[in-house]
Amino acid sequence: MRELIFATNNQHKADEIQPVLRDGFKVLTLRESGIEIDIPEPYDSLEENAKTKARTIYQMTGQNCFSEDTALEVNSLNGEPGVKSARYAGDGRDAGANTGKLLNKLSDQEDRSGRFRTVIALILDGQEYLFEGICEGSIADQPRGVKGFGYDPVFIPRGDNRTFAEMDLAEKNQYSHRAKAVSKLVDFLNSSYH
Ligand code: ITT
Repeated sequence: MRELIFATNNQHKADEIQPVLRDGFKVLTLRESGIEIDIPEPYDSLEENAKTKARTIYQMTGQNCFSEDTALEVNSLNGEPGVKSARYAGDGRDAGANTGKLLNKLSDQEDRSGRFRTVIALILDGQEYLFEGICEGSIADQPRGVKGFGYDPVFIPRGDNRTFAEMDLAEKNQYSHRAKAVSKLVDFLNSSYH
């Protein structure tokens, strides 16, 4: 079994990628690896933040690992919440407060389009690789649904009229930024990691 550490403290992310990775890989979260660390994400780019998270864990463990950083980018807000998505409404990382702030800022905007963007950084045998996944969509007028996490209750992917929080995981994964990035990761691992 090919083992990889997923450098995240976000259990929702781990749950989402599991079905996409399916068989063949054993993915351990930080908790499952016995690692307790909150890795800072100090940079203005998803790429740099993802690389930092993966490098930190690689330096600690010497094991193959990957991390991901995700942002919601809204066009009429010049890409906000962007890399600061987790702390948009403050250090409490409160999803309800973050979505509330976003809806407030959009209240007088006609253009509600935006995207989720995920960047995965993989370190395999000491080499770094990046994979990107994008999901275009728009921001709902108010939160709908109780599934998922983070901004899911206000994000409607292009091609549907439900928010991510109104979808089962398998349905979200048909559209999602994270599933797209993970499927590129899987293709790469299948061709190079035996
Ligand atoms: P890590 O341990 O992996 O860093 P995190 O929760 O800090 O976990 P991010 O910095 O990537 O993760 O999260 C950015 C923000 O975007 C955060 O508020 C999430 O709730 C939100 N987010 C990320 N992916 C999302 C998704 O698929 N749907 C809705 N919101 C999402």
